Amino acid sequence: MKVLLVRPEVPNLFKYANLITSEPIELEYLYTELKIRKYETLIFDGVFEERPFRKILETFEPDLVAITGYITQEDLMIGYARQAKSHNLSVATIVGGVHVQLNPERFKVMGIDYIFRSESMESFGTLVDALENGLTIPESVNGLIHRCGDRWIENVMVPVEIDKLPIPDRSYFHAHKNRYNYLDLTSVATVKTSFSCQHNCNFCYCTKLGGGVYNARSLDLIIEEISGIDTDNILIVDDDFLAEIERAKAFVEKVRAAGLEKNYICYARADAVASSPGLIRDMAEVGFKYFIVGLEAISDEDLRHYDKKTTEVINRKCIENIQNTDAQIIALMMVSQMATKKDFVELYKWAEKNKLVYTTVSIFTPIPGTAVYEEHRNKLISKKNGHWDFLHLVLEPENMTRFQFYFHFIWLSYKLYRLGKKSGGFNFDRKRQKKKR
Ligand code: B12
Ligand code: SF4
Repeated sequence: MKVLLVRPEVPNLFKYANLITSEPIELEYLYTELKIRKYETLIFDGVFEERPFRKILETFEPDLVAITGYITQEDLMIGYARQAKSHNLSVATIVGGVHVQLNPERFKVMGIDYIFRSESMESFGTLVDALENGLTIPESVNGLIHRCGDRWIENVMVPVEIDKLPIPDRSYFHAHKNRYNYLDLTSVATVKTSFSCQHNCNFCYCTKLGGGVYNARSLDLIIEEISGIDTDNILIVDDDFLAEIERAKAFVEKVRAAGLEKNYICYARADAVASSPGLIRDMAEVGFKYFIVGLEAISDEDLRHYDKKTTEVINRKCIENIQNTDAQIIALMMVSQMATKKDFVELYKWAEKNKLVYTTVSIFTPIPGTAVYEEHRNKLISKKNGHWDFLHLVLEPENMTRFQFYFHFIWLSYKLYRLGKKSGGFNFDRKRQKKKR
C-alpha cells in the first residue's frame, strides 16, 4: 500500500505574511504510524510544493490519499480527493484533522471515502492495515465514518490517550527545517503536549477538540521528543500550556535537568500568567521567548460577553508579568461586528499604554462546531469557507458599513504593526533571510 499524505496550500493572506510557517506536524504523525507499519509514504506539503499534484499522482501512484486541513482549506481538501479519484478511481481517499473532527457532515461528498474524526494514530494504522488486507473496517477505528453502499457508517468516537501517540518521526522536518519560522525564530519545530482546554470561552473551537476533554502528555515523553529534534526553536501548540501550573513548573525543572538550551513559544491564558509571576520568570529563564495570550478585549463587559472569565485588570497584570522578563507577549485581540469607531480607537490606545509590541486583531468569527456558530448561523453574510480566516466579516457590522469596518480594522492592524516596529518588534527581514538560503 502506497500512501500520499497531503496538506493543502494556504488559501488566504497568511501565505503572504510570511511571519509564521509551521511544519506539517499532523502529516508527520501519520507518516510515523505508517513507517512503523512499513508502508511506503510520501508527504505533499501544498504550502511549499512546487510540483503540480497531478505530477505527484502520476509518479507516486498512491493507493490511499490522506488529506488534512482547516476550515479555510475545506474546498481544497475535497478538490485534492476528487483529483486523486479522477486520476485513478481505485485510489481510496481519507480526510482528517481539526476541521473534519467537528464538521464531518461537510465531507460526506463525492470523492471522499473515509472521514477520520479522532487523533488516534493507532486507529489510523488499523484502518490502513484493513485496507491493505481487504478486510472489513473494524468498529474499533476510533470515530471513523465510512461508506457502506449509499449509507455512511459511524464508529463511536472516544477521547484519545495522548501518551499512546507516537513520537513523530522528524525526517521531513529535518530535511526542510529552514522553511519553518515564528517571527524572528527560524527552523521552528512544532510540539503538541496536550489536547483541548479546561476552559469554555464561548467562541472557542479548540476546547471542543479531542472530545472536549483536556488531556496532557507525560513530561518525560515530551522531553524525549524535544531532545530528539535538531533545532533550537520549539513552538508548543497546546491550547493552554499553563492549564496545569504544577505541570508547567515540572516542565521547567525537567528542561533544566536535561540541559535543553532552546527557545520556546507557547499559548497561555491571561489569568494563569497573571497569577504566576515566578513561573513566568523561570520559564523565560529556560528559554520561553514568546507567550501567545488570547487577551481578546479591553473591557470587562466584552470579556464577560465572551465568557472569558478574565478581567481587564488580569490582562494588564499578565502583560506586566511577561514584560518583567526577557520574553515578549503576543497579544491576541478580537473585534466583534458590534464594534464602534471608538472601540477601534480605544484598543489602539490600550495597546500603546500597555507597551504592547506584538498585537494581532481578529474579527469575531463563529466557527462551525461551536455554540456561537449555532447562535449566529441565520445571520451569516458569507458562505465562503475562505472567509473563516478571522480577517473577514462573516456577520454584518452593527454600527457602521462593511467598508467602514474594514477600513478601521486594517488601519488598526497597521497602526499596531507600526507601534510594535517602533518598540523594536518585527526586527527581521524574512525576505532577505529566504534569499540567503
Ligand atoms: C499551529 C496552528 C497554526 C499554524 C499553522 C499550522 C499548520 N500545520 O498549518 C499557523 C499559526 C500558521 C495557523 C494559521 C491559521 N490557523 Co491555526 N492553529 C494552529 C494550532 C494552534 C495548532 C495546530 C497544530 O499544529 N496541531 C498539532 C497537530 C499534531 O494536531 P492536529 O492538527 O489535531 O492533528 C492530529 C489529528 O487531528 C490527526 N489528523 C490531522 N490531520 C489528519 C488527516 C488525516 C487524513 C488523518 C487520518 C488524521 C489527521 O492526526 C494528528 C495526530 O493526532 C490550532 C489549534 C488547535 N487546537 O488545533 C489552530 C487552528 C487549527 N487554526 C485555525 C485557523 C482558523 C487558522 C487560520 C485559518 C486563521 C487564523 N487566524 O489563525 C490560519 C490559516 C492557516 C492555513 N493553513 O490556512 C483553527 C481551525 C478551525 C477549523 N475548524 O478549521 C484552529 C483550531 C484554531 C482556532 N482558532 O480555532 N494555525
Ligand atoms: S482559554 Fe483559550 S483555548 Fe481555552 S477555551 Fe478559552 S479561548 Fe479556548
